[in-house]
Amino acid sequence: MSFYVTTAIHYVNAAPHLGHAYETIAADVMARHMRQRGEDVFFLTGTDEHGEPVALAAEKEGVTPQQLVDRNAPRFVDLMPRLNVSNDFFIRTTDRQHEAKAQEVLSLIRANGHVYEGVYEGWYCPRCADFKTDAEAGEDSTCPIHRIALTREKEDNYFFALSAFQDDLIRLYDERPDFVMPRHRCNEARSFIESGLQDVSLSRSTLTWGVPVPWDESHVFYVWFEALLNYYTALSYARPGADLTARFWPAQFHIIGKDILKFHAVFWPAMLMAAELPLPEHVLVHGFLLMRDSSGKEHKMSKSLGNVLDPFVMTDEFGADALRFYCMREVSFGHDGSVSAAGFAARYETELANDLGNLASRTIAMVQRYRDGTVPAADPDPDLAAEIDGAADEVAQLIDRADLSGALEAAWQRVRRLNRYVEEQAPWTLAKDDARAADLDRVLASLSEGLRVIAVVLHPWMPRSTGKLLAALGAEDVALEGARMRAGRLGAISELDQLFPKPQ
Ligand code: ME8
Repeated sequence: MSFYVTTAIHYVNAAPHLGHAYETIAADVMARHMRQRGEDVFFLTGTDEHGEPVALAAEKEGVTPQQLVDRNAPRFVDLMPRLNVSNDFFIRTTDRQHEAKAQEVLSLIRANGHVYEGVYEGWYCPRCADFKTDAEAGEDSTCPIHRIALTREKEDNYFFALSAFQDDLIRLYDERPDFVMPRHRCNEARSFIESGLQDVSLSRSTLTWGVPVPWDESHVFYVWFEALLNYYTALSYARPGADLTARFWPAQFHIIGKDILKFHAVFWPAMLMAAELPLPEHVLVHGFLLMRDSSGKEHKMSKSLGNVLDPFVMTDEFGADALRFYCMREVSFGHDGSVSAAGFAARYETELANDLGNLASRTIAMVQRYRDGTVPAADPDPDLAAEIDGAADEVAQLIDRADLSGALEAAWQRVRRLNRYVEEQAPWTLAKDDARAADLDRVLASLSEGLRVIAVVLHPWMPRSTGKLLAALGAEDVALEGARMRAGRLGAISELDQLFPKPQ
């Protein structure tokens, strides 16, 4: 079966921060896990390069928007290998093919009768690139997200007749209660729809940095409409000479942050309905990474507030796997959560170096010392096997429900179980008694096989370290169906460098 997962495309008006990395890591965990299940996976990420946020940043820096995006987009492109992210394509919305395809779909929406000409008068936040209703603007006319003064706009626009889709959207939410996940975000989107939809601007006539409206070149498309289409347009040109649309559309998961829920849970399905295209299966909404200030108050990590952790610095010091693990472990997926450099270092030591790293190095060292580097072909302990063997199905079910941190916890319970097993069985005591050689065989086989199974299950979160561990165990296959303990699968093992060494 095909499985298509996307991240939001990131504005390139500044360097990427951990919040961007977070979303990309989440999508990569899903993509890698689905590949382990043998699915035909396509994973898309990229950059959002048009619109006011980018135009304003360029103006501030005294460069053209094109110069700004060409300078900044590579930082996002470079982040992917640094995070060891396995995206199948990286879209830039200044790609000519994206622009042409977006124009085609938006023209189709017009041809289907959902676009009209009008005048927009109201509030606008240039940072959100979003029009605000009077209720959102509040009495002091500020952006509720950026806390900056909203501008009053009056301009000729083409409008998308969003309000006409109100009943269809309600029907969608009735029929597919998991269209938006988790549930509390679904409720939020639904009440936004129920509160009454207004038509929205589809084009801007006061901006020039955007994709031209083909039927009226004095306008460019409002950036959100063109940007949302990236999920669809990318498939048409990601592989030169092939169109992947029929193979992968509709997407299974669009992974986004809670601040852009309205666009994905309301505008996007309405646009697709207007274009008569199939809707994605799920919009999966994550929370914000927060940082505490010196008084202990939590704030969203954001480039405008300047309270950001730099994923490049963090991966330099601790490696990509550690950062991937930390992000997925520290914050319950779907909720906000605080992160910090100190919290990262603490988890690195207690969970990665101690729980997993020591388990791996001890197990390999004992097989080398007591059995000359060959895992005995003994049957694994049945009680232990029952617990470890449950991991693959449990993790798969949790991932299907988009509970990425719950899935990691399910895997981690098995890491802790194996550590307890070492203490309970005390192989170093068994090794002193020749009469207990068969027991020692069983314990070493159980530990080695258990470690192999856990490495396979944990692979999507920590591809590099689990890959190293599996190579040392002489069993590199990461297919999830092999994540069951069996006798005699392992043989000779080899040296393993410390998986999580003390940072430099
Ligand atoms: O919104 N914690 O781009 P963007 C978690 N271009 N996630 C965070 C975060 C944080 N502190 N800060 C940002 C845009 N994000 C549009 C999207 S999609 C067609 C267009 C997430 O660069 C944010 O929630 O402002 C969003 O999902 C993504 O990073 C890109 O944010």
